[in-house]
Amino acid sequence: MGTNLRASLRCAAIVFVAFVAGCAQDDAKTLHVFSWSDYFTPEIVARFEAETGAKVILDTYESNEDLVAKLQAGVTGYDVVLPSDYAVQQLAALGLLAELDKANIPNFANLDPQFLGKYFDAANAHSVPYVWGTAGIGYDSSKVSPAPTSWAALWDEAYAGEINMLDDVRESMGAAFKRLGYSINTTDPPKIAEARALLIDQKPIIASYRTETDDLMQAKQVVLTHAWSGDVLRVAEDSPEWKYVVPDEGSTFFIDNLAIPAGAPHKALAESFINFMLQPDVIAQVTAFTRYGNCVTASRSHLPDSLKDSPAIFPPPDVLARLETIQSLGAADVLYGEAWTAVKAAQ
Ligand code: SPD
Repeated sequence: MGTNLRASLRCAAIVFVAFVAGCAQDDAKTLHVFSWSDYFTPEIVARFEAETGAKVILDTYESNEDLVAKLQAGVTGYDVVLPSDYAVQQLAALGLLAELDKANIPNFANLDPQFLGKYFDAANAHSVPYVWGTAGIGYDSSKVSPAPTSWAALWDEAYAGEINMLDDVRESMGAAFKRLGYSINTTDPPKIAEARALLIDQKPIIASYRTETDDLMQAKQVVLTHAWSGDVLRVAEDSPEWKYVVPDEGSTFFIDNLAIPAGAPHKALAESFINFMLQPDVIAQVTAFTRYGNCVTASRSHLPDSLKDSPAIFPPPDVLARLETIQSLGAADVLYGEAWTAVKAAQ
């Protein structure tokens, strides 16, 4: 082998080793977050990246059922996920969430105790509460009159073709249950069949089933939408004709949580991300952007005055009293799935 060839091969080997080492180092510093849409601002992500030298990659899902199905199907590579209450219960029961090392999350101490130790994770072994909100009705007040007060508005034929329902089995079944005067967590098969029939009756006047409702509102594709509170309130900033109401019959209250999938490639980095998000000033920015309440007590002093007392973000006691949290129902979950499939398939 000539000297030049040997030198070139050595050089190529050094470049290759450096490339592999570089990849390993980059990979160790890349955090993959799988989240609801619009839950992190670019500024917050950039601050975490600057403080840690890590790179954050965000992917989004549109329902808890999508998230659970993906993790159950063996999708790997995610370091942080954001399941809602009942989905934490489901994922933990399936062994799909890692146990959190709280020593790596000292800002856990910043959490408001009222959001800890809930039915879905009594010891917060697998989840850290992040933001909370409600489901209700978003409506274009320049087109919908009088202002809706009941879920019946989403069955009003006067708005046929201009109504969206959340493409979310538990939320849409929940709206039907509440309209019928039942609990959102009913397991009684005849009541589940009634809710299914009510949603099938509604279908001819429905324009779409979508969980990303902000585009629909901004583009005025509908005048009424079943929606999560923060999603309507964010649209209302630029389009104040959009209003949000929790119907008189009651609705759902959700807590979305930070969690780490079992076998996550970068568990320590994921815990440092969770710890970062629990800083009062950081999570106050999340509330200011998402318009969802957060679970860190001291964040309130970092919120602009206009948001501190917003009754839509922080519902008053009489509204809170009408809300229920969604729970995983074991065998009855299958009945809900069958009912929702029948609704979606109905002509
Ligand atoms: N755009 C983000 C909306 C997230 C709402 N959380 C889902 C709660 C499901 N019950």
